[in-house]
Amino acid sequence: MEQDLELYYYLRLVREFEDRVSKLHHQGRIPGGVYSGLGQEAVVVGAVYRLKSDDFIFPLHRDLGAFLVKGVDPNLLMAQIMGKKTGFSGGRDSFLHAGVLDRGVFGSTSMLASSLPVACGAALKFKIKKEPRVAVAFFGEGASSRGDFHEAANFAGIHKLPVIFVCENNFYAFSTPQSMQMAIEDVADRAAGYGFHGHVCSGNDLFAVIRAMEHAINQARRGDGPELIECKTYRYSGHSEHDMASYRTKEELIEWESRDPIQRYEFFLEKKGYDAAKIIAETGEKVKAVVDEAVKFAESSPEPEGPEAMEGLYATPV
Ligand SMILES: Cc1ncc(C[n+]2csc(CCOP(=O)(O)OP(=O)(O)O)c2C)c(N)n1
Repeated sequence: MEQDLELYYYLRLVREFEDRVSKLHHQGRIPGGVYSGLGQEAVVVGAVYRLKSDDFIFPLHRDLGAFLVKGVDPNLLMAQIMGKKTGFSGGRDSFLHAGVLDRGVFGSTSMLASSLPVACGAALKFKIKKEPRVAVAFFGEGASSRGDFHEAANFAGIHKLPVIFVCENNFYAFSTPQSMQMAIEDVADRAAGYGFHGHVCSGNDLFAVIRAMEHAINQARRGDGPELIECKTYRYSGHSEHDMASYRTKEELIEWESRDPIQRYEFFLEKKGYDAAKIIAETGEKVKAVVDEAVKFAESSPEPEGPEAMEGLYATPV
């Protein structure tokens, strides 16, 4: 009961947060790029939900929701997105490279897939220290055509690392359709070349993602090595807020909207005998209040002072 409702809360929170960030960006209240993950909520919720607090995640540009499910404070996340002094980087950066180490969230760099070898580094440390922890690295199907992905997968396979590669296959890398950048249908097939299993699931089916993650997490904690989980999904918005996504058809978008992960979950709640209408309304109010509060906190937070940009560039000499 509690878990059913908690999962629904996270799905709605991620959507509300993403949706608000897009609106704020349109109003000129957010500096920097915004890469909406609207439509992909079941992937981030499902991939993070079963992790423990000392497991690490390595999110990418479209994985704002992973921060929320990993327990990052929504107020601080919004402050980071708005470039405020109270954000994780003290206003030095946008969302894109944010990390929150005390929540086990690693920041990324701009080069696609560059965080995958870093995730392997973390997993190697877990293995050497015999810690039953896992590292979960997110990436798109586009990123899976870069060398970093292949080097990371090779290293993870050889050393049987406790790392889980979560591919969010939304069929487009910016405007490039999958068929123009890889000659196979499933990114999951790439895992076989490195000696571990690749699993394909619907990224719009929360329970399918959770089941795949449970299997992969248990395997990694047992010391039985990595897994690649490919979640087929779709982003409703363009690559970023300035992209009108004219490279895809309206019909295709409608087809995917009809497979919406949240509506699908609401159907599950109804089928299970919950008072779905009541839960939908109450959860809607709850997540709106959380996001309203986050916006209020971020907007009332101070801007960083100019000279602060020079702080934290070098390690303090011991
Ligand atoms: C090495 C590299 N090439 C190109 C880019 C520019 N770029 C940023 S996101 C993106 C699309 C990525 O597509 P995918 O990996 O499928 O993830 P998605 O955005 O669909 O979630 C591109 C081309 C980049 N950041 N790094």
